[in-house]
Amino acid sequence: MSDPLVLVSNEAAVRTIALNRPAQLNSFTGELHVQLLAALNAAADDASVRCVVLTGAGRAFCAGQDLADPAVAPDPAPGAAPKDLSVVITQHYAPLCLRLRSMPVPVVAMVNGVAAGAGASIALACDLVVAARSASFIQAFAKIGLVPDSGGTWLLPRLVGRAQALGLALLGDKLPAEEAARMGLIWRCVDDAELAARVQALAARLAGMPTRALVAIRGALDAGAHSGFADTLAHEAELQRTLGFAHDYQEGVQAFAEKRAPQFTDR
Ligand code: T3D
Repeated sequence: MSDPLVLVSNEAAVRTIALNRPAQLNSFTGELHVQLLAALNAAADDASVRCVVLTGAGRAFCAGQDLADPAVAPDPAPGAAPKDLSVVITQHYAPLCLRLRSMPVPVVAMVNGVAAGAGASIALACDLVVAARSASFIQAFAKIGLVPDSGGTWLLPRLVGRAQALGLALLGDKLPAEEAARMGLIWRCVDDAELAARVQALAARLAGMPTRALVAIRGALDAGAHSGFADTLAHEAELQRTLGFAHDYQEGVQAFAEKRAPQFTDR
């Protein structure tokens, strides 16, 4: 039997999903997409999961699309028709990105090594990105005549502003994790030896927080990015109305009054 292309493990309420094509730097094939989406859907449907960590097996996080995959690799045969790349984007990358951005729990990208092309976009689509100091981010697309995909053209300018986004996307240079953190592309850069423990502690902390509120915060920040101030105020009021009726708000306030740790359960 062939090795699974994603490895799934649990530690308390934290589910870790690792891309598992280390010899190809965890680059994406259609089958990897299928297995990753299934693993994310399973985590979303499992009420015991309160945080997901996405990472890569081996020395890389993900090198983006597998450029040798026959679905995308140009056919060298004379007169062969060029591949329609929109097919793989529509079938696989777009559903993956939408799944990540709509997970009912927070998602942490644990970037253990290079994140290139769509691999970088997918890391950046997660809620918090923590990278090892030796890791790097490469907007590899322009080097092969493409544009950033998997949400890259939306994410990059929002994360770092137009000037930096253009510099990264046009030049495709390797951006070390430390610089990525300094410019606000990612949440934190940590020493390699500390990466797993730091991410596990962060994920466990998120798992103990009011999940429904965390997910609403993600949605509100995204919505606020393209709304006016008055619409944002109205949206916030609506969210507080809904969350105020939920168990976790009652519990949070009661725990505060009783000077004890809250027990959040909503998802
Ligand atoms: O095209 C479409 O379908 C549309 C969708 C596009 C989405 C995209 O993601 S486009 C961008 C695709 N990705 C890239 O262009 C990155 C290509 N990879 C690299 O530039 C380098 O490999 C890295 C900078 C990521 C890492 O460099 P390095 O020196 O650490 O490793 P390496 O020696 O280049 O790679 C190690 C192995 O992984 C090597 O295989 P080998 O020679 O040991 O058998 C290499 O071929 C393989 N590998 C790395 N990236 C990919 C890959 N194999 C297939 N596809 C890859 N993307």
